[in-house]
Amino acid sequence: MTAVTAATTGTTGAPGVSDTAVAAEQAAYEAVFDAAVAADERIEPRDWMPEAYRASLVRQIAQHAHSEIIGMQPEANWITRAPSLRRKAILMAKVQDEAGHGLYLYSAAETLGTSRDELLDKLHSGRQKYSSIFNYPTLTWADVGAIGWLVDGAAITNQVPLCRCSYGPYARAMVRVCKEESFHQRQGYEALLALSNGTEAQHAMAQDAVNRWWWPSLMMFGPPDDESTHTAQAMAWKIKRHTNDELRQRFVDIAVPQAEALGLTLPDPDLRWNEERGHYDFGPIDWTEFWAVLKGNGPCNDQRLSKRRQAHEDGAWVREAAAAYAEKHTGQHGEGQA
Ligand code: BYC
Repeated sequence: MTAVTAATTGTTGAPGVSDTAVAAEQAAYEAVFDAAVAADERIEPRDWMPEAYRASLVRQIAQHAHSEIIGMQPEANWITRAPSLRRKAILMAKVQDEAGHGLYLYSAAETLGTSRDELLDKLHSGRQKYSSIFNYPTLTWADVGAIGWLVDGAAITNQVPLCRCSYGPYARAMVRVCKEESFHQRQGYEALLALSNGTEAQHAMAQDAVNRWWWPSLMMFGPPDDESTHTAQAMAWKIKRHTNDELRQRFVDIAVPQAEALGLTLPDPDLRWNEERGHYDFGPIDWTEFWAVLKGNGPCNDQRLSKRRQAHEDGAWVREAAAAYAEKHTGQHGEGQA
């Protein structure tokens, strides 16, 4: 992009420079940034950017990264009990993909000047969030299918527009994540289809999973627009391209015909096509439940965080070994420098 790079910025904070000169310089940088965003150019790590833009990106990208690695837990719960070798191999690949998504996203956040250690520390101490969806349990094998179809389906709906996010590293990470999420979504749909077309008990198991995951999947898109604190600014900066309610509606419109093709129903008596709007109407979402889950009171919040902290502690020796290896070979500390 043509924005001013941090390397070329000069007078701010220099001795003897007046406040007026600093303010004028700041305004000039801001104007270049605003013009780049307006022209749909990408903002890159070394470009000047408003501190609030940086902070908002770190918040969203970190929350997204945390969701990917916490999301491994409910899925991994079924690796040892997958019904066939083929299903087990697919599920293991999917869980590994989630770890990879976490890695791309933590790396994207690091380009904004925040270390992965700091972000993980904030996750472990409850100062940063992860997606509400992963605080629900995976009770049966059908939940793996429902997560793939609905949760990954919701994730794709939310994340495809993020491929056009104004911040380059986040947008580029999203391209690869979305390709992999598409595969995840299809494997979930296919697993549910097999159950739906199976025995009566298998069909009932698939229906039960869909009944439990439907409403939490709609909550993934975040609070309704009139309660969303970040949407207006995030859209002005072109971090977000659509509001929470717009994406939620898009997801419902996609999911309803898919449910019909699966031979399953969605647990909402108010769900019906609205000819005038050209969209499906749907019933009220229980936002009290959503806010309770965000406050830490979902069915699995404690379990997810304590397992994550334990995994981090258990991995300490790997981080130490990597740092020792790096020091031995390059004389420098730090992960990934070997
Ligand atoms: N869960 O102003 P709002 C995945 C918070 S990973 C928890 O609308 P924003 C997958 C929000 O952070 C899925 N918290 O916020 C992984 C804010 O609180 P703070 C994750 C939520 O950022 C593995 C407050 O509520 N995807 O799919 O404009 C396996 C007000 O909200 C949630 C992403 O993270 C929630 N659901 O919009 C399978 C995508 N919703 O931060 C699948 C990237 C809202 O002020 N993120 N909050 O304390 C986004 O697109 C946006 O951040 C959101 C929220 C749409 C999620």
